[in-house]
Amino acid sequence: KAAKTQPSSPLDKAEFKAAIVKHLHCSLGTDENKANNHAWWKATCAAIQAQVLEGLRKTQKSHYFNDTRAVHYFSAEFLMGRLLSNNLQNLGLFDVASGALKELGVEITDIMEEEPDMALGNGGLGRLAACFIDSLATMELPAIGYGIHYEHGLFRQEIKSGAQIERPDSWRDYGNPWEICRPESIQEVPLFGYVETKYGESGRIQKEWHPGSIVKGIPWDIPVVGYEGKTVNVLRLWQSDSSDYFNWDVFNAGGYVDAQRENVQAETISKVLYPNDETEAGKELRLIQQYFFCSCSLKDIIRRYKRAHGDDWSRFADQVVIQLNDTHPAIAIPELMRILVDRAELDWDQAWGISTKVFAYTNHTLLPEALEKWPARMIEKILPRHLEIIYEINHRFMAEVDKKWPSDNRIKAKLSIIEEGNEKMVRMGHLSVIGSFAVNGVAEMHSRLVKSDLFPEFDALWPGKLTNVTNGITPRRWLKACNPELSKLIDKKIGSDWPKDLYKLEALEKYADNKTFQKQFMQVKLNNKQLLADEIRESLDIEVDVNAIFDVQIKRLHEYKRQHLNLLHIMALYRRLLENPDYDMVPRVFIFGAKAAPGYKLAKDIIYAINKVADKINNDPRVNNKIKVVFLPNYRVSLAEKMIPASDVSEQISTAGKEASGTGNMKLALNGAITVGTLDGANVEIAEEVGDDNIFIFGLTVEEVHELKDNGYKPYDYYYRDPEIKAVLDWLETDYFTPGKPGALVSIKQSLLDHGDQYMVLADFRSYCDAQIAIDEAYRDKARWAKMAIINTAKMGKFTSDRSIKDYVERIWKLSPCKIEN
Ligand code: DL6
Repeated sequence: KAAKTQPSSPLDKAEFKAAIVKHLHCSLGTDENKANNHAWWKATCAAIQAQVLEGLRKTQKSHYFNDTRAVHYFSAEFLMGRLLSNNLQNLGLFDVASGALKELGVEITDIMEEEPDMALGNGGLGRLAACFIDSLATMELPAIGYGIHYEHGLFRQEIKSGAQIERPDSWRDYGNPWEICRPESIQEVPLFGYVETKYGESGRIQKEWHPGSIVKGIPWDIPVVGYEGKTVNVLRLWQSDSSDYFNWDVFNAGGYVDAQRENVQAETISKVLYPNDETEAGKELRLIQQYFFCSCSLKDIIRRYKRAHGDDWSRFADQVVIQLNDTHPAIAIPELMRILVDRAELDWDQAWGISTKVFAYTNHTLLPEALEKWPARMIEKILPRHLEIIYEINHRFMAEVDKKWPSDNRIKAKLSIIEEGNEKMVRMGHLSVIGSFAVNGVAEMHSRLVKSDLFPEFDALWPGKLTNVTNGITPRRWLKACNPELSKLIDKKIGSDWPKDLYKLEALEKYADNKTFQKQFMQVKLNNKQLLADEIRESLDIEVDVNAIFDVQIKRLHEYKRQHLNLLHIMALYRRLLENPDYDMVPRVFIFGAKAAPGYKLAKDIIYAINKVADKINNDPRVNNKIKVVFLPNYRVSLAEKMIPASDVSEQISTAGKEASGTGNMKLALNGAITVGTLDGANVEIAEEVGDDNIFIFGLTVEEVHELKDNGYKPYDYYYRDPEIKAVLDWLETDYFTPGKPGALVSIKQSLLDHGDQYMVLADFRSYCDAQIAIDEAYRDKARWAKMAIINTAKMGKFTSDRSIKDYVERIWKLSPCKIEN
């Protein structure tokens, strides 16, 4: 059937030029002489969008006519970043566009800077979702991403006098050229109210939910272009609005103010992304957000299914698989049950049989504070029917537990969806495991810990249900697009098909000792470092030496990620230099990028401390430029794209057992940075791939962390035993870094000593310093370092998100690709 696979013939330079000019004139009402960079950016996007939409139309037609089984990726976050360069790369049009613009007197790199990041996510979890939809489209798999069309994405971070200030992010203030509104697919979402129990004619008990209000979900589609542009899938994001008739009735009855209030309440649902991915926060509104997008998305899926299959539910689970990206969309489970039982009038067992073949769940964290629980009374208030359904699911599940562990109330209490206590809580993780046919962790070690520590009884009850899919990253964005020089060098050396088959990079390994290739590889790194140095000068007025080691830690700020371990080491180096001006070290630029959740005081204190220490060190002539500390504000995808290609050292220093996987570790290694890291998350697998000689592993293992905790960890022992630890911690108490404000940095010392150093920073400090000395030594040997960097790039094949998706397809989704017909 699939005769031709290209969506349409790609534009040549002249056509592209003409298309840009046409959009300048006809879509934007300006011309070549008047247009500023923003207008050029919009016109360029519009020129591509025409091509993209043609691909989308063909993809949807092919999926419909082939009646494909599809995966529906439910995620409260999609951290997409910018789309222009990515779409151009995936369509194979980057050079054409850049040439066309050049002839029009415009630099493509300038207009790319006009694009606001789509920051509809917090960090790793949201960026993973974005990488996955790129891979799904590239692999020609029928897929749709479902999420929330937040008006404000993750806050914009400013640094004032060293401290983080949060400003609203307005990514679509001047319109977004990629999204298409689909009013024809609007959905209505009921909320609040009460449940009526009725008896049907056949004696069947029927439940009718009388909602207290109804909001409208408006879908916005963002096309997702696969590499080589064959499949164009969709990311469908729901925007909330007040439902028309509801509002109209109130207004007509004279309630003008009330009508406005309804509007505001409804619109609030998709107003902001919660800036916290590690703790339960936002309560009611967050639960409403979750239900809102799940309900819209399920109805959308069912509408599409019914178009092909009418009321025959027997094939639903053959056609539909829904991946729950963490527990945020777990409420979709009782929602599907409600639709099947109350609306479609299937009996419970039939409905449960379908539902448990549809859902699969990914766990992204073991941190207890991040495992979502909702007060039962809150669910009862907002979603009264769903609470009844959750109780029914639990009741039946408890009977199953009783069969396996007869009369064991301890196990029942442990596994129940309902946690009893002062306040009854609904455990969304348990609901997700019980309601799904597969559960996965995101790296081998994490998945092992999910089985052994988090859900051991579930593993015993349903052997095989808990599995692993190690995370991955799309090499199209994280090498080809963000590091064009290295990509071209690789193309020349081994050919250009690695973006679709990253294991091909292994062919670079044989050049790891080749002096010419080493020189070329390191020259690219140097050029990228120069670009970043320029950026640092422009944004912070700090001069950095590109011959220094660029040592980079970029990720959300959290105690378990231990940016403060990095900081203590920097302070120790500074101290060594002050004590001995001849202290021999390779000059180092320590570069940070991190946002702290606005309510997370200690995380904000750590940002403040980094900036204060940076001020002091960067301006101390005694340091003789051997150390520079740079905190780049507003870390986001587009900034990562500049930092990663320029990094020599990748800091992956979480306490063992705490980082589920990490994906920044993969991006940095792919671009030739050497990891200094603990045996945590995917670091373990990176170490396996690159080999012990090409990574700097330090610190306690998971087992040692457990053992130390069990034996009573005493951070004061390290403080008294290690004079350097004592000195740097005591330093934090003085006003040395915060003149006139003694004690401004003391909270860090307190957390490490008086509050028990939950993440064992002090226990790992000395071995971290030793690893840093080993890095210093390795860097002095240029050939050795170049070899390590090349091997890191060469060995990242496993970490393409295409491999992760292949694992999902084979182990969980059972999907087949669909060729796109013209
Ligand atoms: O799986 C994506 C990403 C991992 O790489 C990180 O290690 C992990 O911390 C992150 N988890 C979260 C947890 N959020 N919640 N809930 O963001 O997921």
